[in-house]
Amino acid sequence: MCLLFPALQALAEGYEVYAVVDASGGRLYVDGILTASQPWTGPAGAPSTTQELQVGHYPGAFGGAEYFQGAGDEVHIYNRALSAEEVLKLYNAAKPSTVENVVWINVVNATTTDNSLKKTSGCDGCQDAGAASQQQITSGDGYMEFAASETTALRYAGLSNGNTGTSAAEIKFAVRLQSGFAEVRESGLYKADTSFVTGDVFRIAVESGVVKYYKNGTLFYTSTVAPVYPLLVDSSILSLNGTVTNAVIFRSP
Ligand SMILES: [Ca+2]
Repeated sequence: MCLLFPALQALAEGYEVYAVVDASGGRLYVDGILTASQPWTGPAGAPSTTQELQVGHYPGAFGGAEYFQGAGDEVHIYNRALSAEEVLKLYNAAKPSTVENVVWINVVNATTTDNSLKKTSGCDGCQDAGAASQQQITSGDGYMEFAASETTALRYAGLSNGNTGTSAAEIKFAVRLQSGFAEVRESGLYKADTSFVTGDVFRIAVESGVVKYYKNGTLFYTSTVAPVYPLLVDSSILSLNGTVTNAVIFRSP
């Protein structure tokens, strides 16, 4: 297992790690995803052994000096090799119901800084920039939230089902921001509006199967369109330098 250490060592704080060993070798799962694997060198190790079980320490080579540099807690031991599906199930069951930073993927004509997104290329005024969240709300309640930095730029952000491109109309439940006005746009259709200033926080939530729009915690529109799971965060930025700032996603367990 020592060769899986580098993958483990590279992690920051707050991960669920599963190490599985069976006749095919060792596998390391991080947050339910297979992150590294290593076959046996030569024949597989014996299925049972009287050797001490070491956690975070490889006692074999290098004078027994190979230790995991970090901290771990909530250690569990299983007396059989878990399947990938079982690991994912355990991770999902143990997953804390906390707010997570959006991990932006499929980034087009934009750059990300942590969980913020900014249009940095493409055509000013065109629907040619955006990104979606890696995370999805697969069932139940959840929300996405982001802050409005600038007041002028034209951009959309919200919850959607799938991410086929960077158009605004493909976003099923969006807030459209421009010139101090925030409009609710569902698949591009205008539904309602409110004003906004720099720093206002918008939340698009699914609550008991109903999509609701909040500004700074105050409800300003309740949708009549039923959401389809899985939901993800989607965005479309038209103005150059337009932003979607500090996007987060919450998924109830
Ligand atoms: Ca999209």
